[in-house]
Amino acid sequence: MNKKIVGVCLGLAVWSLVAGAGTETPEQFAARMKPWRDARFGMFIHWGPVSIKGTEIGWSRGSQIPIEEYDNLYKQFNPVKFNADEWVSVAKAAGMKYIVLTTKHHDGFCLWDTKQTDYNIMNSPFKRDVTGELAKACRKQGLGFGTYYSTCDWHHPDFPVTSPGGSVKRPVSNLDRYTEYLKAQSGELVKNYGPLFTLWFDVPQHFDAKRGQGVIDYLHTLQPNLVINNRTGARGDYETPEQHIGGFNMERPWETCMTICNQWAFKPNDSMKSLKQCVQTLLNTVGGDGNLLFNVGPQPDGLIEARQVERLKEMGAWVKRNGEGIYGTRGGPFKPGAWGVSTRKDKTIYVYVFQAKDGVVRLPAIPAKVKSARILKGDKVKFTQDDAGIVITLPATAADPIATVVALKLNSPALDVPVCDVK
Ligand code: FHN
Repeated sequence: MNKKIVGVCLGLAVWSLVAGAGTETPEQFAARMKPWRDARFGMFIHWGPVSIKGTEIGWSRGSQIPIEEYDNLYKQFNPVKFNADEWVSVAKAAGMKYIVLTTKHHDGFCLWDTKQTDYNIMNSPFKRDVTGELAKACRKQGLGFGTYYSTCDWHHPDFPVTSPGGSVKRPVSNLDRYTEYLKAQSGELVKNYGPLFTLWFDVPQHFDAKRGQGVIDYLHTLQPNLVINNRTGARGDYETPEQHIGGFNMERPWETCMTICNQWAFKPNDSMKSLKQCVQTLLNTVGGDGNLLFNVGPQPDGLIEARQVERLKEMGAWVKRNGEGIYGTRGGPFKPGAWGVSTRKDKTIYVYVFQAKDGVVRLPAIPAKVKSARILKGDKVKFTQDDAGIVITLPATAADPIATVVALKLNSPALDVPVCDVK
């Protein structure tokens, strides 16, 4: 082996010793995040005994519902129609590639057989580990399984604040002891139901970056490649814009979380987003190089509302026809706008057109040559390309009221095309 290679190997060996666990190169980070990024679309599930009341999980404790009443709802929680395989089938039919379940929300109730507290589903009339059943069903059907775990816990006696909404300071608390409880519980989730697709923490009241990073570092001793969001108090692996679509960003991974209705947990007769709103939310997210975690709140009987199931299946039918440009792609190079969005992989740019005056799409000039343009899984479309840009003429027959998708084949890698705005 020549001296140069020996030098590089020694350098890497020294670097890995100096860097130690917990720090990784940009290339290692990108590799760890790739399965998460490629998945693009997941199902968020907010569920618990509060679904009996139809009010918001966590937040209605001590506001719409007296604390004593809220904390005893689990004694009547018996979702006899719960079927993990059915939930996973619905997510799969929607085109979702992972599921994130609220295993413990701010109200402290645990949806798994935890040994850290009796306040869990095994002590409800249902007596079943729904977290374990959902994890098993995800593996059986090939979806990633992730867990939401609330950093704050307004039920736990050691947490500094309590309901309503963490607005009341406990006279006595012990944040260090609570942090050990949080690590023990989140550790159970990784050890008993992992490897997890992601661990989704939330509302890190009283958790600073040092405390949050301590949790992350501990969990990485259990699952080194675990992807953790930015809500432990520390930076974590990805941003989590909520109820809105994040800005275009290819540097820092991000995931929009959004409800299909208005409330996170089940609410009878809640207003639900239209199919166009659902699909264009997904497209605007992936076009910005983000993931979408789309939320349902199952009923107290264990079923996801029939109208939500129907909407998700409609969404999945559209995604099935046009998903080639959604999964495993990166955002851009044409930034999202009222015109539409774009994604890319290999030597293809996927253009999702929301609106085109007289059926004509005008895109900025790019340094690559467009070799062909076709409606996805359809006919070739007319286009011109020069120093002024690319002009695509969409046939009226191809127009899709949600988005018309055109695949542009290039003569070079699409990721090499600089990002640009569409005027
Ligand atoms: O307070 C929670 C809320 O109930 C819900 O869980 C969302 C989901 O991202 N997170 C918090 C609000 O930011």
